[in-house]
Amino acid sequence: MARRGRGIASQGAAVVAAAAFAVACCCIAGCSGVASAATYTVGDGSGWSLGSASWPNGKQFHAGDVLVFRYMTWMHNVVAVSEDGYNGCTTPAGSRTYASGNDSVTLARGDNRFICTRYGHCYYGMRMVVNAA
Ligand SMILES: *[C@@H]1O[C@H](CO)[C@@H](O)[C@H](O)[C@H]1NC(C)=O
Ligand SMILES: [Cu+2]
Repeated sequence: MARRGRGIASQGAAVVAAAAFAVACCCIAGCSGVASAATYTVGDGSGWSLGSASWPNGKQFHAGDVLVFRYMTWMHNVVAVSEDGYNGCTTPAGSRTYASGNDSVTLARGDNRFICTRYGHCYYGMRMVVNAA
């Protein structure tokens, strides 16, 4: 019985040590802000395309992370829009339009919405919501 008790105690110590290590790592990443920001290429190898709507699924984004939109400039653009713009495929006043084909956009906390306004692409599904924690 005593032996079993010691086993549990040492397991407990290992858990505490692991937790302390995890906290220390989080502090290093979290306290240095900019260093922890990640850069993502939207759509990965396909770039920003008609299939990009589902690209954010299953990914964890954070405010300050950077999205890089790569696409052919004659075919697509990127417009950062409000919820209304996203829902209606419109470009409300104040929306920012990107058209370089290699656009870096820094995520704000909350929902970041992007559409393509070329050739009705938004209506065909070329719109994307990226939630940043
Ligand atoms: C895209 O832009 C980044 C910086 O914003 C730059 O470093 C990179 O070389 C560019 N790539 C192309 C293919 O233009
Ligand atoms: Cu497009």
